[in-house]
Amino acid sequence: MPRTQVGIVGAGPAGLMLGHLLHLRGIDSVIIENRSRDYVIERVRAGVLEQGTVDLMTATGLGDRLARDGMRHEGVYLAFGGHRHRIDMAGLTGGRAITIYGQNEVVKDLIDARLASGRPLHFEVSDVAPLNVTGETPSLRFTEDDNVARELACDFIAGCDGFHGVCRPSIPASHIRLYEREYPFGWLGILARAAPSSDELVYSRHDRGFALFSMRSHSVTRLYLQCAPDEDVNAWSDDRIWAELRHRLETQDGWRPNEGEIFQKGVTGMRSFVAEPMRYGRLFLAGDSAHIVPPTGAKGLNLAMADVSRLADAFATFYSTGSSSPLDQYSERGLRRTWRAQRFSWWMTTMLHRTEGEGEFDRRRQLAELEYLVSSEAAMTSLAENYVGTPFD
Ligand code: FAS
Ligand code: PHB
Repeated sequence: MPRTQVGIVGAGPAGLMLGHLLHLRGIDSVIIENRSRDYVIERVRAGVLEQGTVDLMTATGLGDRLARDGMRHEGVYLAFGGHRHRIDMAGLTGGRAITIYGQNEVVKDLIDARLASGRPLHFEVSDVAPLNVTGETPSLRFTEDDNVARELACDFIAGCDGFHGVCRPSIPASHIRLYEREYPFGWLGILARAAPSSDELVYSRHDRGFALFSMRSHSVTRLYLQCAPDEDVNAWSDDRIWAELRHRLETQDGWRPNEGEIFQKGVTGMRSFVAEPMRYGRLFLAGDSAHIVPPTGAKGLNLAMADVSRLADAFATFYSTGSSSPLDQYSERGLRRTWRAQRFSWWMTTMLHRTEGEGEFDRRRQLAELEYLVSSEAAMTSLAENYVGTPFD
């Protein structure tokens, strides 16, 4: 049976970055992915990289395109009551910042690095199953596009297969605890060929619902509108989208997003989810397979990167010293960062979104929280340090 040291399920940011970090440590790995290469590259998702993710990519040879095309933002705006309020994140965190660089660009860089490493990356596999993960010799069974079932012996398996993958569900219910919160709203997101009219992101709390102004480049704007969780995107003409964005984002100083051709639109649901522990025998969960955060805190991709940075260090210690204590601490340390991100993402979400039937008291309380936030250095510092992210442990 063919063998590798770490079998990685999923070629999203978590699986690809783990493969990259293991390669740099001379550790073998095989990555298997059930979608095509084009699909995983074109999928539109996150756009905000924490300082820790930027530092990790730069330190591991993936910083060139990021440095050239990434947009470093030292601040962020909160808009409510017709006004934008800037939070100087770099000033409040000793110079830490976020960088706007699309998740699909991160995935492109990681796939290029994987192919350059010559290490195995299999797309369009099916029937993936992690086997015998509590034994000495776990294995991955999968079928390639030639319909031949294969089995790969592994020392360890990394479940980087996202929320809808097979690795987490392969753990017996008696050995895992799931925490979940669904939100009664979603986001309608668009990409538009329009030069960003703000130099930094704008999070807007509005009586008609939340809106977010973001970007992907100097010619592409990324915008989101709070909508119903099962909103029909076809019910939204481009004119209706722009009209609603103007309502929710325009401020009394005349600022508003530039408009242009909308070339992508989609609706995404909102949930908070945590699986505990993040390990079962020789199976380790990382990224969305272990936790989901609502995107309001821009934490999803960054949590995945923090997980695999910690997991790669733990595997490297195991293979170089035989010590498994970092592997034994992986879940506990991962859950500490996860719950911190869960709290921040829930807080940003509940502070900035409207919920059906919420009364006038909650509306005024939300506004009072925002008023306090933009008038207190202590409160702005708390938001800033959580938003730019703490260094990866
Ligand atoms: P991923 O889901 O990215 O990757 C898992 C991979 O495993 C996928 O390629 C999948 O095809 C593969 N896979 C699944 N089952 C498999 C199987 N059985 N066999 C083999 N492979 C399998 N985060 C933000 O911070 N900002 C955002 O704006 C934002 N927007 C998002 C929008 C959407 C629609 C979604 C779903 C997520 C969004 N996120 C956002 C969060 C997102 O960025 C995730 O946190 C990030 O993709 C997590 O990366 P992975 O853990 O690698 O999971
Ligand atoms: C994005 O640019 O896609 C984005 C930015 C900030 C968020 C979520 C998404 O909180």
